[in-house]
Amino acid sequence: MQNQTAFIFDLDGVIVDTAKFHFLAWQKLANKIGIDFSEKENEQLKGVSRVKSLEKILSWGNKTLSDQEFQRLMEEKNQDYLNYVQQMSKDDILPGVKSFLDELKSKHHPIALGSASKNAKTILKCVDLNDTFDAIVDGNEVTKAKPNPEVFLKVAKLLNTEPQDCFVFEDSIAGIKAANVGGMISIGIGDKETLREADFCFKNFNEFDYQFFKNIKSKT
Ligand code: B16
Ligand code: MG
Repeated sequence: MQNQTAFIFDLDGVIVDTAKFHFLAWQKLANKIGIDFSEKENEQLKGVSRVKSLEKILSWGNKTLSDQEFQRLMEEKNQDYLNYVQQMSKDDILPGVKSFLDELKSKHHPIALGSASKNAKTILKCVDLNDTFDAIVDGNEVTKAKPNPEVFLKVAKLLNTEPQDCFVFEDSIAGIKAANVGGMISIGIGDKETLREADFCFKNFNEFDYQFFKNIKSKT
């Protein structure tokens, strides 16, 4: 591994456990319009944009809405979600993440954020990580949602790094697919069976250290 090897992090479910807040907010909204919503459905929304998430929920319930109602519900869900997010502090950064980021910085590796969330910068501010990353690409800057690799390819370009020299940390099936399609090395954070398409998978950041990455060959 060289010093220019880049480390790209997803946000929700990797750096902070906001995935649980998305779940609570979507579940409340789905139930309100008469659609069942459990952890099983939620798994399919991880890494998926807000618009696509509501489209999926409506299709599960065989429901259609006017554009106006669709927009209104998305705003309602987001407000609900932000109410949870605004209570977060740096204590909510997932275990092992901060020390790993600090170590990468001390070794002069470029580090970046690649998130589908339009709230990414608000969240980084809440947890005091707004000055940490060398590049940030979030849901406001992409037109194609994960599993399309656009978000990660944009990050690689900003960092001036080739995709095969990037590690991507992801908690979602869609995000792992995006990293793989983009030609990057995918590191799943979560359940090994759910994230079986990942090149490597760990339960959390305490299961590996910097040393692990030193011996991994790039994908080509
Ligand atoms: P927002 P990530 C994704 O963030 C979440 O995993 C996904 O559940 C959410 O729907 C999406 O962001 C959009 O989020 O409503 O905040 O714009 O995991 O790519 O960091
Ligand atoms: Mg995620």
